[in-house]
Amino acid sequence: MKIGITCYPTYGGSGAIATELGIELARRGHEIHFISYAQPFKLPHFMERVFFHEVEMSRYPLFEHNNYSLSLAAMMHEVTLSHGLDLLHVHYAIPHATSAWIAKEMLGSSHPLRIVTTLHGTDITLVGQERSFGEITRFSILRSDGITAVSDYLKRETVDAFAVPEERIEVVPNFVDPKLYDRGKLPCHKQSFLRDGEKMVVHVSNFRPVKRVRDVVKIFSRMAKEVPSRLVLIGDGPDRPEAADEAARQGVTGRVLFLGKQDSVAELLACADLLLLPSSSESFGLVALEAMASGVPVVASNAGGLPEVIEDGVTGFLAPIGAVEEMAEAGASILADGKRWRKMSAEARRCAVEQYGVDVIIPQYERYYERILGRGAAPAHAEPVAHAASA
Ligand code: GMT
Repeated sequence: MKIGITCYPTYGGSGAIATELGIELARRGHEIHFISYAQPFKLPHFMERVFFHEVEMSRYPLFEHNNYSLSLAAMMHEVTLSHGLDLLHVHYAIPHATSAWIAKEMLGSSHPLRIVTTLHGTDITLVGQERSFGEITRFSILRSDGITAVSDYLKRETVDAFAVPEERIEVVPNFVDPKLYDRGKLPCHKQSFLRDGEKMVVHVSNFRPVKRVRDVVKIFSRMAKEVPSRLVLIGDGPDRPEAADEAARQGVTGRVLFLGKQDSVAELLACADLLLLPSSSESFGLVALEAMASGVPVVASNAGGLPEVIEDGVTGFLAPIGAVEEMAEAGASILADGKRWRKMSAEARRCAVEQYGVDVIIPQYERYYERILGRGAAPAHAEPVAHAASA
């Protein structure tokens, strides 16, 4: 198949998944065209059957605000025609699904392009529910030929918030490459962060309010009283100062290390002992899966799709949002008991490989594409869009 992929190319789970999907599909013989404003950060410089098309933005002085959605639609149209794309797979509904619909309208019946939109989380739970974006989000989702969501939770949210018929949404979970996240094969950097005998507790995120980074530090400070450990914070975002402030309040500044944004977290996760993810909302929690593949148990909130990824008591521990004492107690008890930690670590790796490994999930996408293209069972085409109120 010839597949166009559009995503946010900078840091973030949706861009990471979209890029890794393209790479895996290319390895399986498909021709992949990434269409975005910058080269996706996970894309290697050259790979057979992988192309990158940079969306150029018009700089005309009248356009005080740039017209990215239109420039993207124009590029999608151009690449579809010049490379004969069968399908455009867009990640994150806004504005990508809207641009794809415009490109398809421009092509008309001359080129039967199919559009698949993958919903990732905040496109449904936050951005799409802003008053001004609600209708256009719903319209763009419904005009897609295929719709996938990364968890059952996100599917339910989309059905409830946007009245999308549930039979139109296919759940295809996020995935991980077990060869990339493998603590047995990667070098260990523990000695750069820790003193002998200390445990490495990590948190990886975009430091947005939804990640509750104050809770991360609170959980850690309580755990550190029980188990000698350090907290390694990876990523950056608006709440980074909150994390630093909380570390000072809790008196653990000397035990907290800020590494900032990292292109690849695989080597860091490979030497971690525990991941903390106490988010207030998480459609999936890709970093939890990456940690599990690296044999790292996860202590998380039971928000959103996290309980679908983390099996409570088996691959990690789940507690209600904000339950820092409970999470700290569970985290400390896992770290203090070597036998239990090893069992959880092995279970986490097994679950990541068997349920979410690339060889399990990528074929699900391939089969779904075939269906949407009408080459497999039951093609699902875009339906006319009724107004939300009447749906
Ligand atoms: O807001 C974020 O956390 C970023 C966002 C993204 O676009 O990368 O993450 C969402 O998509 C990821 C990939 O599917 C999921 O693993 C994250 O759980 C999801 N974030 C939220 O739902 C808050």
